[in-house]
Amino acid sequence: MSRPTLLITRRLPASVLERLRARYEVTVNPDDRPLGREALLMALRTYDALSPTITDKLDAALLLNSGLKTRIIANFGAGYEHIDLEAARSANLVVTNTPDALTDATAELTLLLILMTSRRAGEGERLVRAGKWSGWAPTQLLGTDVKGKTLGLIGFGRIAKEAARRARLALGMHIAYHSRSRASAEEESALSAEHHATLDSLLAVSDVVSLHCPGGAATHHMINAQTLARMKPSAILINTARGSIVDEEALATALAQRQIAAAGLDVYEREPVVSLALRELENVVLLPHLGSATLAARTAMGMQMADNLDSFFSGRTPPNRVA
Ligand code: 8YV
Repeated sequence: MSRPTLLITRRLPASVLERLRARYEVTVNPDDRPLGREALLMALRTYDALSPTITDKLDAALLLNSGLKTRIIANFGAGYEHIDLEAARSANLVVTNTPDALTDATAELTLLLILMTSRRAGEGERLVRAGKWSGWAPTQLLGTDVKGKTLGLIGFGRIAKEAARRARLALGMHIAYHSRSRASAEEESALSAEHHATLDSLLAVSDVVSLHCPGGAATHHMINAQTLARMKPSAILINTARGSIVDEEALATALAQRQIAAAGLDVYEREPVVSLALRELENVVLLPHLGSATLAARTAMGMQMADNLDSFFSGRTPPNRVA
């Protein structure tokens, strides 16, 4: 039997490619730049399997084309709002993701942003790099301690729980959360996590608000002028989830007018574009979507993706099937 053909849209760690090449006829996009719509359509018409990333928009207009050869879209990543699942289902396409592999890396990055924003690390680094640091002073760049403060998590999935565990153990923070479904009593007590039935109630008590819900229509601009106004003036907003959850213009205004103290962002509404309004502010830390950017996490994501492909092509249901 001939080997299944697989198109990988971006360059992946060598060990992942080596594993995949042992079982599939693998083609890797040589440019390591997002494929255009034409190239994606060609890929869907040519290959048995497609492994996209967040930078490939697979909407209904693409997936409902005639003559598609692809039978499985094995996404390299946990979030999959860039893939229209309903269209995929009607096109008889199986879709999988990689939900476990990046939990630790993204939880670590959440803590990095909490510390960078509360201790004004970005501002300090810019000062030193610009050659403008005049030397130590007792009231220079004073930040806030996070010990004893409340971390309010929006969404309470794997990454949120891991970030909560670390923030509690390593930083001494109190944990509160609001999510679609309430965690079990055991999970809540293990993290001493206080559940809030409404978003407003969580925002009112949180010193740091951290987003961990999926992107997509249901959470679009959940953080906007109204919800930002519910936060404490001393509060910090962290987003390692999806840019679409935050109305970026409203956030820039709230930060500029000090309606909230600071923000730490890893994701943006129009990646890779980051608005000038945000880039000009001192009280925001801006990272280039680094959540899962460790070799271990990216390798584990690739291996989880390969497990899904292997199950599918062995006639089994892939472990991380989402459509
Ligand atoms: C990934 C992510 O790097 O997996 C996710 O959902 O946000 C990132 O950490 C990217 O999405 C890979 O496609």
